[in-house]
Amino acid sequence: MNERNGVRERRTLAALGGLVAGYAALAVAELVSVAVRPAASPVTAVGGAVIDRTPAAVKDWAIRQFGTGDKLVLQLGILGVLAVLAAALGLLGPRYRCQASAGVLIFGIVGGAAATGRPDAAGVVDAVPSLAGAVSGAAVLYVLLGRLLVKGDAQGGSAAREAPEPSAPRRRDFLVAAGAVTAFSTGAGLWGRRLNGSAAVDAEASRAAIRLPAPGSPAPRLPRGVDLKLPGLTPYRTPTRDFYRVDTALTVPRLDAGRWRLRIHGKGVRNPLTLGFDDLLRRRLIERDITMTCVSNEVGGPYVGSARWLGVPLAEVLREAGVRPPSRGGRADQLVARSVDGMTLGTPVETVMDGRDAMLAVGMNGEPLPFEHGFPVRMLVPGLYGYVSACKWLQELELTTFAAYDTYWVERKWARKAPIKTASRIDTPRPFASLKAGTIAVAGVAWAQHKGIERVEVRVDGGSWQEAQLAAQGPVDTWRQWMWQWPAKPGTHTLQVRATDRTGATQTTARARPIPDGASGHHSVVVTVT
Ligand SMILES: Nc1nc2c(c(=O)[nH]1)N[C@H]1C(S)=C(S)[C@@H](COP(=O)(O)O)O[C@H]1N2
Ligand SMILES: [Mo]
Repeated sequence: MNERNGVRERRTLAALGGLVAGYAALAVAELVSVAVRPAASPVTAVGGAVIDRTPAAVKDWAIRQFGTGDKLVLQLGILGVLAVLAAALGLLGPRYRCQASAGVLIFGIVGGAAATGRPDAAGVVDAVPSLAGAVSGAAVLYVLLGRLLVKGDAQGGSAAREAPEPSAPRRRDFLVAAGAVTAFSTGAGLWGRRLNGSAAVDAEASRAAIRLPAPGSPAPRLPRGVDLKLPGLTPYRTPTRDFYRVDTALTVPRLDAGRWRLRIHGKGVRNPLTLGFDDLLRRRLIERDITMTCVSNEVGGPYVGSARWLGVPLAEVLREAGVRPPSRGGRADQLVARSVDGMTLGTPVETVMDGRDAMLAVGMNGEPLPFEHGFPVRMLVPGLYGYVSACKWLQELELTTFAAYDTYWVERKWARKAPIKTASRIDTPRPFASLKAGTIAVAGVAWAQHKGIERVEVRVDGGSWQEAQLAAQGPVDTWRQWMWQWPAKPGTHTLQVRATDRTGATQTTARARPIPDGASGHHSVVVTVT
């Protein structure tokens, strides 16, 4: 073997040593995270920290590009970056193996800092998985690179280069050690995964065992004709599997309902409460149709859905805790909901207690909540955007003031208070559809939760507004379908829609981005008629 090839081989082995060390570090971290909590493992913690710091615009872009796969893409991206960095540290080679190992330790510190900085961090213990992983990885790298030393390197000299390529026995030594570390790491990593996963198995069993009681107050019967059932039109009730999902959770929390507790405390709480899941099921339950909307929904966007929810009236629970709304002399004007993953959402106490069907929801469309939608208990307040009302994986309700406390999204420049803006959307025809001239059904949904939709109008190419036909109005907290028969002539046309709610307010033409308190403007669709 000539010298060039030898150097190349040594480099390849050194990079491989870096990768093996990085792999060992992540595997050990995964196993140690069992003792702390799964979310403290470095990739999850760094991913969460990235999400916390990502500007809303980039988050929107990522969700648009990758849909619900955005979080997988993020994790793969982090693993890719780590792999490149680990290989680069390995390439520092045997002579700089102290520096290379120190580099691994620095990544451990970065990972540990990311973990302790997460909103759900329990404290410095969250850094332990990253640090333990890094120490193991550093040791592995030091030892493996040591196997690549050739005579002369040990003295730090470059003169005695009798064999620049690893001699056959050295190479075998290295590969045996690398193989052993890889096998051991795979074992440790899988074991850690399994232990972390068994908690999820318990959670799934607890969900499967739940029998939801019949509601004391069933959902009001829907009038005939709430659903026009037109092809291409969003159904009145969104099937659970099609319901949008918006949250910051890299891994969906899987809680055991049997161990779940909700703590209610804070300013003006005369009687602090701690409730378990069964305590909620023993109370009077209400069942309601409610349309939820995300503040980050663009005009015409998909983050809106309607479901039949089952839950405990939240105002009753607050009254039992001795809470009074500000209009009756209560000291707290903000109800801060906190989830197990550290998310915080702030809702006006006045709104929660004004008689609307704010609830601690335990059921969705006839089943316990799916894990993705907040099992075992989430909050819902009709008429408010999700980020100020709909806390999933709820574990704490704290009464405080808007002056004293800013929640997660408020710290990121979103509005403190955010009632849902009256909106309308064209579902059919689809944008850029090619249609045949004649009568075409234009249809969609409009929503003005807790107010109701009074009127929907459509216009073509900026002409005069034409009144659409409305489906029957269901409960006032749900959306309403509409339909308009369009006598379409050949050409390229722009369809536009606007809604008027029952307070008489018509949707503004003024376009606004979702941040800070929801998008506004008319949805329009361009189609071609031939
Ligand atoms: N714990 C937690 N709850 C959360 C969120 C979150 O990120 N974490 N996102 C909120 C937002 S912005 C919305 S719009 C709704 C979405 O609820 P869904 O995913 O069930 O549709 O949940 C809210 N509750
Ligand atoms: Mo949202």
